[in-house]
Amino acid sequence: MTDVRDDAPAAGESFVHRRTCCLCEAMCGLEVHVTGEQVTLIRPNRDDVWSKGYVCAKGTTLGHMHHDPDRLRAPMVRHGDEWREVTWDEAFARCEELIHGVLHARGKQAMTAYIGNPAAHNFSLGRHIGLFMGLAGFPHIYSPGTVDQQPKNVSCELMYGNSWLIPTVDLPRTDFIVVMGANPHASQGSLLAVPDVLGELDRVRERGGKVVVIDPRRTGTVEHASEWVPIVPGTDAALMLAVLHVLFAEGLTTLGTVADIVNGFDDIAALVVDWSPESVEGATGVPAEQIRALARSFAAAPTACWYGRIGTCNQEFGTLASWLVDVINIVTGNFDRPGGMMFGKPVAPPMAWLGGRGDEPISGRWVSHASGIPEVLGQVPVSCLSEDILTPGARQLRSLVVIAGNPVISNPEAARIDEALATLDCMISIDNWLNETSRHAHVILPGASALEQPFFGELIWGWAVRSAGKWADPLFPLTDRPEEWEILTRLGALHAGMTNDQIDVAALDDGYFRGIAGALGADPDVAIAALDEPGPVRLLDLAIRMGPWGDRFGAVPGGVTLDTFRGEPNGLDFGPMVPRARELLRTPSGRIELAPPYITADLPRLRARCGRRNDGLVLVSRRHVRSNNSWMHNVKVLVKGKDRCTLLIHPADAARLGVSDNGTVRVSSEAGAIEVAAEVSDEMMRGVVCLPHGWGHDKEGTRLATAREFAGVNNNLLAPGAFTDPLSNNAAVNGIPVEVAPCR
Ligand SMILES: Nc1nc2c(c(=O)[nH]1)N[C@H]1C(S)=C(S)[C@@H](COP(=O)(O)OP(=O)(O)OC[C@H]3O[C@@H](n4cnc5c(=O)[nH]c(N)nc54)[C@H](O)[C@@H]3O)O[C@H]1N2
Ligand SMILES: Nc1nc2c(c(=O)[nH]1)N[C@H]1C(S)=C(S)[C@@H](COP(=O)(O)OP(=O)(O)OC[C@H]3O[C@@H](n4cnc5c(=O)[nH]c(N)nc54)[C@H](O)[C@@H]3O)O[C@H]1N2
Ligand code: SF4
Ligand SMILES: [Mo]
Repeated sequence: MTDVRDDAPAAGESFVHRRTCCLCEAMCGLEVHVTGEQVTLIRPNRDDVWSKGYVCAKGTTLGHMHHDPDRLRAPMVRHGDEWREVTWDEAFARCEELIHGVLHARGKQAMTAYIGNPAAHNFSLGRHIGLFMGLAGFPHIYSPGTVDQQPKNVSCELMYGNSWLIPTVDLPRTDFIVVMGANPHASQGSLLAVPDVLGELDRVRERGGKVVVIDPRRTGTVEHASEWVPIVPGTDAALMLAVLHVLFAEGLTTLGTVADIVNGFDDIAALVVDWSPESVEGATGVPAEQIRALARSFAAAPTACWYGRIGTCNQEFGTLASWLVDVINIVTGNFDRPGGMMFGKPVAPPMAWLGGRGDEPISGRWVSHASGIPEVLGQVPVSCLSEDILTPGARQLRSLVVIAGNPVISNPEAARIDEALATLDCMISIDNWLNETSRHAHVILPGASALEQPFFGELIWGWAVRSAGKWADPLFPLTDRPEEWEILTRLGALHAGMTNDQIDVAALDDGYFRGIAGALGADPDVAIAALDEPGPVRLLDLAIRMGPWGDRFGAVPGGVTLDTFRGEPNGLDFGPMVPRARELLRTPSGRIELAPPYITADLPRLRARCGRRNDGLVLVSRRHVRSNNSWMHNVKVLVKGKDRCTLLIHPADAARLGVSDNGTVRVSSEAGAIEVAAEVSDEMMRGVVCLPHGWGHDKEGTRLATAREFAGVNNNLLAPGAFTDPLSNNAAVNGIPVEVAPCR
């Protein structure tokens, strides 16, 4: 017998708690069945206004992760190889000793942080990372953003005036979609928040539209598509330039509703003249006639959208490719209109949408310590972290805070980061597990499980196909330990030189809140008087009130507040995306910059690439719907079954190299070598092999019983740190030249 409730359980009671899965951008509504403190079942919530009953296997394992005996609930301090569970006071005292040791001996220039992916999904981290950064005052930080979306950040910064103003595709209303370098079959959508993404692709075809997948691998997404176009990794920009060449040559362009706010249309017309389909077919592997047909059918569709994701970012020409995706949408009249590419309209404006860069240059304000690589939008390649730790000098890094990241697995040049972390004077991890990275920490401060946190997505709603909002209270509220925003605030203040005794977390949080209230256009005094719950909940309420449907603290009668959502556990929906480019553009000109010189200057490098022959094998990455980057392999129900950490290789390549299905092969690159089982499959195009990322759990000293049993190998041992897209400093973990040989 269960009754649906949304507050915490009393001992032994059975009931159903409704919340949203925070693991990926699909944000599925869940029903969590609980008896006492035990999760007994997780099912899709069919009444969820957003996901309407859609869910994947991962979402049903939030209970497994919550109850995982390996999950850390108390802080851990390491001396040598010995780990000791300590109280929070002891842990923070040790943090003070370590942080102040480096601060006083070497100064701030020797200190940094690595901020990992879950920071974008975790309720506290996403909202309070700004306070941590402001207090800590690091010269700069490192993040897996440069093995992810940094090229898109660069193109959006230059085209629209804010790196996180990332337009997405209106998949539910389009007649034609090109999916380039994305595999929603595994990822469930990225920089595209939409529930049941594969169902949406099916519905495009059901209503007579078309879905084209451009990918070196015939992925599961292709089963939901009309056409698969295999492409040589790293050559997407060349293909898109040829598409634009056809569009301009055949008079198929229009700016549609944004004609009066676009700069640079003639520049694009001029620069694509040289990029005929014939000039790129050798490099891309896509026949010229197929490129022509694609351009024509895209232009002919009533509405169309071109969608590019990580395969267009994590590659040699990531910025060119990320930019051209938007250019194609804009010059075919498919920008800022239903069925095309549009900006989201979040209920609570994301913090990253605040402010602007002003006159700051996009790149080159400082260079990395070891290699002198110029920063781009405040980031150098994440692979610089290890060399900046290992290279002596005044700026040698001696102290690192890792916040929800696992760089030992996720970073290129993975062997070197593992080596580097072991040499630090101070390393603190905020993490829920003792894993490949946190095993190097001196102190681990555990975060909350998904069920111990509230939910209301933040940045992700910025590229959601509908405006909606969903609130969930923590199912198991933390009573005996700090929330992650409190941990962040304290660590930030310790870096600012304060001692634990001097730190007043509540006062620091108040100051942060006041600053953001002002930035959102609220009167800080009014806002702070109206809202009394501290931390991220208060920031959320503020953002909702100052958002498009908000009450603006009474100025808009009937406007929404967080309380409006508290009473609606299935969420509230405010409709599909609407045109709003005019309102959001933040460029100095106030217009869309179609041809930023910083980006177009890179075209000669691409031209030179097109002259290179495609001989030899190259490696690309893949994801699987039952994995989440590196950190869900401790969930038995997700990892059991057939080995998924295999090298996919085309039968013709396998035959030529003497590789047999299931046989062990040695894969080597400039960066390193690994041994792994081969999986011979014609889902790969010839010349391209593929490994999943996020594996390699065989390191000594971790506490991950299941992941160790299903260890797999780390594909980033093969990724050379210097192989990047220089415009964005993003890693090219796709298109890595490798050799493959059978092991005997
Ligand atoms: N070769 C290759 N490399 C890649 C990629 C690729 O496609 N190919 N993809 C890249 C991409 S897109 C990304 S985003 C990165 C990811 O890179 P990272 O962010 O470095 O790694 P994750 O695997 O996401 O690890 C997340 C860590 O956070 C912890 N964690 C999980 N939830 C929480 C929480 O709520 N609070 C706290 N405090 N900790 C938590 C986990 O235990 C884990 O240690 O990997 C990148 N690396
Ligand atoms: N289940 C699951 N979901 C996830 C994650 C996960 O690990 N597991 N990770 C999350 C994260 S952090 C992210 S960033 C997103 C990523 O979301 P997606 O971008 O959808 O990521 P992938 O599934 O890796 O798909 C990338 C595709 O690009 C292709 N590709 C590789 N190189 C090239 C190239 O040069 N050109 C072209 N055209 N294609 C290429 C690959 O073959 C692959 O099919 O997924 C998120 N969702
Ligand atoms: S698709 Fe899966 S992982 Fe993503 S939000 Fe839904 S249930 Fe969670
Ligand atoms: Mo990512």
